[in-house]
Amino acid sequence: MNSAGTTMPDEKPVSPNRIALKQLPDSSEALTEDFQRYQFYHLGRFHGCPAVYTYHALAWTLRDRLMSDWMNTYAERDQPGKRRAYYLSLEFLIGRALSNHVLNLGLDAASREALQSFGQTLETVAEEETDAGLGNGGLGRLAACFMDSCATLNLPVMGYGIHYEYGMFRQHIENGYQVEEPDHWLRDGNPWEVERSEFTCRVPFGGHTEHFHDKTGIPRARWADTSDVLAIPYDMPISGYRNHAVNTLRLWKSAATDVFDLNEFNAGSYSEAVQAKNHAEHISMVLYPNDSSENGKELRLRQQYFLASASLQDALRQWRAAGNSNLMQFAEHNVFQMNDTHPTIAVAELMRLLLDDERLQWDEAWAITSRCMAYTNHTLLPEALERWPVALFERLLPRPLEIIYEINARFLRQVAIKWPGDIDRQRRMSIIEEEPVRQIRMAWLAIVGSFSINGVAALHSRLLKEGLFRDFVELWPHKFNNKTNGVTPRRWVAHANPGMTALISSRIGEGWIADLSHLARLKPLAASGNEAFHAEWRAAKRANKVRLAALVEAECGVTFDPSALFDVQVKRIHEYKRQLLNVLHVIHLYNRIKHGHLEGSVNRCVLIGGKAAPGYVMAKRIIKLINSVADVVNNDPDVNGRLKVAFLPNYRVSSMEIIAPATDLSEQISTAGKEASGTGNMKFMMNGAVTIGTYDGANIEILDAVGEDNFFLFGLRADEVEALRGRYQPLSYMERDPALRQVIDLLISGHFNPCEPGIFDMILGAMMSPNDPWMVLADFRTYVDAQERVDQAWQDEARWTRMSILNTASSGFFSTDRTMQEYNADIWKLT
Ligand code: N85
Repeated sequence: MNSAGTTMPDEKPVSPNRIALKQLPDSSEALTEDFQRYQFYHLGRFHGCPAVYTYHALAWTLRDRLMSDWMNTYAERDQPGKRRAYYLSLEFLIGRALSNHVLNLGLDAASREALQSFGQTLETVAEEETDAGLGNGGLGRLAACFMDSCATLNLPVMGYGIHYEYGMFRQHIENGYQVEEPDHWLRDGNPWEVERSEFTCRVPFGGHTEHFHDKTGIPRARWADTSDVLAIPYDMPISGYRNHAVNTLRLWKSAATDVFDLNEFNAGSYSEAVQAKNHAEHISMVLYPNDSSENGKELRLRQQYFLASASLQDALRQWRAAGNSNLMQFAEHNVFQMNDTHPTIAVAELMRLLLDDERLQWDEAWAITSRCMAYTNHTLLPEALERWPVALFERLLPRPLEIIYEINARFLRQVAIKWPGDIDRQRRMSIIEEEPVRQIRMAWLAIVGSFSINGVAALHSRLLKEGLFRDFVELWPHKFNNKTNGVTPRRWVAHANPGMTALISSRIGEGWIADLSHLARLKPLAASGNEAFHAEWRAAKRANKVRLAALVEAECGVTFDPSALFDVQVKRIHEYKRQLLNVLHVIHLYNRIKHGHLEGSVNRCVLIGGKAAPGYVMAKRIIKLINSVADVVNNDPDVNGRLKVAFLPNYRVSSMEIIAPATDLSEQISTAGKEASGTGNMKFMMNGAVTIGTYDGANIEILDAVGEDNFFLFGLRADEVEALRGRYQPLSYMERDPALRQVIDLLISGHFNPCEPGIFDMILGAMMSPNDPWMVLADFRTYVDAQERVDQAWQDEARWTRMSILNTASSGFFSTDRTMQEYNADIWKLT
């Protein structure tokens, strides 16, 4: 469909001879002409057609304008000896693409003009795009922000992921309960993706292994009688910000090798013949909706191996296509960053490809593999640590299993040499866990196979080194490092917050969009004496709040007053993130209002949003509680608008684009030591929200950057949480704190669930248990006190404005541009 009539880059080693593709004209006349051609001659639709067609016509018009940059970016890099990085991730939470490309290409005015001829606005057309929700939460969104920054920094990084037919489920709320619905995001077609069937790979499963000696007498293995699945790549363009670089996100879709098993088909077993096809296609059918625990399903392991194998085969092919041939240089030219343990079977798979297909010796293959793999950990929660039963591997991946055994045997010999006789240590460090069932510890495989292992915020990396990974740190201290997360300022400020963007640029120029450290230049403007700027800052925030209020009204039927404090917590629903603590505070405010204690408090609109894993009963009940409390609070005439509570359904990337710019107070209230980093906290900060938070994850670095005066800190620290374990007595907090007692009593009384008695008993039981790992009640008092400090600050408009500006001005560090520069300087070393 390329309008220039040329083919996609074929990745032959010919770049010096390859003609650079000329750009299509990007004047508004040219855009309008193309747009209308698509609208009339391609789609066959006139004015007044449903807006989704207009979206497609504009998307194709823009994609044509990306194509030359896309192809030229590859032509330039397709040269022997050039180093590349690959980001391996089961999740890429991309969201919408249209407005992002418009921004990056600088085609805002031209696009608007083209749409005008059709009586549409860019905003309404952009709304037609379904979010690409190929991720759960922070880990998946981080991968998408990384891709954006790599393109903007013109780093040769390709993302490898899975082309899920169904992304993250859609969340509905019925009678206050979460109901899941499949997300068929490709129903209307995806104008951004390019199918590249010429690069299809075969991924083996099942079968058995055979061992033999080759002609030179070297022992070899072969994986025989496999049931292969095809992996077909779909490429999505990732545009850089106004720099003509376009990187690729390559997503693999699974397909059967033969549409039908002809024997069975001819024997009349039509349905059996079709079954094999179904089986293969299931691999890329659906994203697993868990954000903090592995559910151990066979299909999930298939997905992991499918991604790892197809991506490594493709990277080897690309490397050869660029004109390389000496495999001993492969590690000099390639680095694979593994996004958590999900793709870490790649360690064994690269070994397999090098040993069995490329016929290298073990030591050669290991030297290559262990020099090009790098692993990022995203969580300390034990339930998220992946372990796969050996029995499942035996059946599904017998050859990779043999390789893992060999890696482990050689590794344990190293451990035994360093710590002779320390059997306990060998047991702890073994990649194979023996008891209670034999399982493969994927994190250990990742650590043994990688030259770099990083956490995602300073505290998290330290806790990893002192705790979970301690034995390995003693063996290989040089491998471990920290890379504090970030977010892309293009999507999260320049696109999401055009009002504030224009205001900032009017004072410090536009350079901050590509170099966020420039935001520090706003700091002097926070001081008094800049009242005009402050008034404009408040006006921009207010306009954003009006926009969010309209969304809340439409989605929840709750009226938010834009002059109230917008207090927001949006993220996955999990006990460790403590949405419950937020609810307890809401009930406390409600209780105060009911008792006529109005002194010192301010009008608040509390917004909570997020999805619960479908199998996570407690998280789903917390959603019900939020909705039940909201119902009572919003409909009690005594409350009289002082407090509003809403649960926003189906929280996703595109809703955050409306929420973050409109937020005054950002809730980051996890139990200390549990949130590896957090990235929502950074999006809010950049958009001028003030954080109320615990000393956890990247909150600590946010606090360092903005200073204690501009951050509401509360709660136990990570070491205090650990020290309290085993001695925690939640009831004692209730005895000492009448306000907490009243909140709990209200819950026990069934005040919020008169028609469904007992439904919150499980929540009460968990909170009042001495075994509550999240220690919700322990932080109640300091949280409420911090919220009272929030109220005081909010009442002083000048003070709040100053805090808000300083938060934005101090957020420069939290750009993924900085994060990617650090990955590159310390791990990838790309030029
Ligand atoms: N981690 C995160 O989002 N994890 C997942 O999405 C995830 C875990 C998991 C386990 C977040 C099994 C199957 C699928 C899975 C951390 O919680 C944040 O603190 N998906 C952090 O900011 C973010 O990763 C980015 O580092």
